[in-house]
Amino acid sequence: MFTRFYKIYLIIFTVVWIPVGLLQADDGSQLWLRYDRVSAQIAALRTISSKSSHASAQLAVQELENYWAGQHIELVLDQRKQSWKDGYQIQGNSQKLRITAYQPIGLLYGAYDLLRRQQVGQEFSEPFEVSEIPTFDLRVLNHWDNLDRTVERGYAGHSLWLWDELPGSISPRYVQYARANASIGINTVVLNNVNASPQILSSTYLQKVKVLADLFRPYGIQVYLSANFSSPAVIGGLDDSDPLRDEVQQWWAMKAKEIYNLIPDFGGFLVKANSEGQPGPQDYGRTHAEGANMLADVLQPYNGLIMWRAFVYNPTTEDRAKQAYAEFLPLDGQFRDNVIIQTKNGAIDFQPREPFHPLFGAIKKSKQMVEFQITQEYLGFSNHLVYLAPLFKETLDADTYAYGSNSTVAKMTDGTYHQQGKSAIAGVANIGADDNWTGHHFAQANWYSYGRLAWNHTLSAADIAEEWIQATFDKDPNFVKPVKDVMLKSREAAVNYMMPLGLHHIFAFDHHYGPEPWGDIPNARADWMPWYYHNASTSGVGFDRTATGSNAVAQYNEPLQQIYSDVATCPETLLLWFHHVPWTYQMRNGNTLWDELCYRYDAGVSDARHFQKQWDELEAYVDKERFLDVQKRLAIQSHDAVWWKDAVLLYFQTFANKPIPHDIEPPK
Ligand code: GCW
Repeated sequence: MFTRFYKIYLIIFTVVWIPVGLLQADDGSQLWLRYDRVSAQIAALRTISSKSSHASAQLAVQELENYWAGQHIELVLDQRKQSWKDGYQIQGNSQKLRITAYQPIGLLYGAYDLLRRQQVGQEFSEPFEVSEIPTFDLRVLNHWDNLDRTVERGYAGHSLWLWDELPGSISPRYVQYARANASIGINTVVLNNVNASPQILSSTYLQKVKVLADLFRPYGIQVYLSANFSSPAVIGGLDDSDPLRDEVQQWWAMKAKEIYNLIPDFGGFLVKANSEGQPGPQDYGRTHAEGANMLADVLQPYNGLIMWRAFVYNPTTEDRAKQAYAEFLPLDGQFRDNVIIQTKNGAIDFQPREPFHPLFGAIKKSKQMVEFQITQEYLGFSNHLVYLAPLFKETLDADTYAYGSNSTVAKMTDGTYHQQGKSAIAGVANIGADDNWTGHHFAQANWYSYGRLAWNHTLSAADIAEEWIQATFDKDPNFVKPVKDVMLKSREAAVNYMMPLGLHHIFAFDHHYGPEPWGDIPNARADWMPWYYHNASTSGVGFDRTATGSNAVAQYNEPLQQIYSDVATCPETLLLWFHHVPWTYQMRNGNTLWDELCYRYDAGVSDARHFQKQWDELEAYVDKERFLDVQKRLAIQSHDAVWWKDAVLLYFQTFANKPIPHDIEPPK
């Protein structure tokens, strides 16, 4: 009886509900790739042709066949255009367009360029011509995915990589992922966490990695792995992993051979060594350069690369912000050509705002790349809408003065000033198995904008936002404008409600969600405690990094040393990063520091509330599913902004001993 009813309900549900449901539901899984499939009639009006049978060229043909509603397109490989790298040129008129590239993948990038223009309703000028050569050669995503499918600092579900099912079973999401990356030019992925399990290099896992590499190849994506420096001892059975020992080198050489037999275009290794408890060459009295070079020599015959992280710090009396510089600068010039030092954008750790890492203005003889964090470890996880392109731009456009003015971080790493070999940029992925890939629908914009900036770091955060909104949601200017406005304000809002004026690392211990400036765990590492960073007392607040303090300012080139050292010229956005100042210190607008702090927190809260209100007014433009999901998260964000404001102000008030200005909402 029950079964029969159940079946009837199922039939009614299937016939009536599912089609309706499908029409209305939008889980965000399509990302920005919402091209309209062309009808057979339109397809019959134009031809898409390519002489190349290369898989990437054929993918380009396929994408255009499916979605291009315009004129004829010819795809051409031109072997004389080596300097274009994986870029492309599109030329033509209203009858015919030609995409020319040196490499087949350039044709696919050109195809996505055209589809993007079509998608945002761009008018094609007559004659039409556009040329694109990417600013960074390697546009890298770092996945912090563990083999048990947890993701370190991941807020979008489990890892995409179904290790237990590989190599036999293949999730359709692997190719969707590769396609999404290719559509924005990402061409390198490191599959596993930098806190690397040695098992990833076991033969069993390498078979699984091979499957992913094979699937990604037509989309122009090269696979790298994070390597655990102790692998020779842990999975190779050697006594130790001393990089200068023959047996250790031979083990790595044998491993490299095994990998390249399976994956001929394997990219190389990313290594986190002697950092936060990870093993490394220093365990054997060797330097970072000796460790990196050993691996570099092993991969060199295969054109493999080593990305060696500069994220190192130890619980010493030395300011954490100074340690990577102190350790890596003396090694400048000692690294092999196929080693790139991978340095986080700031010297502490992916804070809502940090000055750029001083190593970018200092390393001149070795290769270096920036590492950003796309996943929002310190920016409200996937609950807060925080558009990160302004943060990425702030670092890339920051002037290091290494070769006079305009020696930006971007130029120090993109090959402008140094022969980089391959220039590179990395972002720690915010991608997981969630239907919408990134948890928050707007976090898709961070994946997108990272890719677009890796392709061309001169693009503006505003233009990228606009493009993304149109592709992902709606082209109506009444929708695009306010949403863009929210996105562009969101990073500064987060800085304000979390840690304005250069405050940093006052997050809850370990998980880093929410405030805990009072945090103090007995016997814990001082450099993991918030008071280490804010130094609040009745006399003032902030970290003195001038000559009277840790003198971290000395790691910056002039005139930055001077600018940062002088409290009168230090940008107020970084005031408490570089200075310890009294609560009564007078800000440039005349407010005392204490009052200004209160106003900044309050402004952050107002912005978060404004985002909610703004979104509510846009309901008509958005499908229900995404509308409600974003609405729900904006409510959390507003709530958290108040939580931050109240908690931090009430805590600091115990030192400042000043009233909260009467024109802001009193803490509860
Ligand atoms: O930001 C910190 C994170 C760690 C991370 C580390 C790193 C992968 O809290 O989870 O570990 O940085 O970048 O190595």
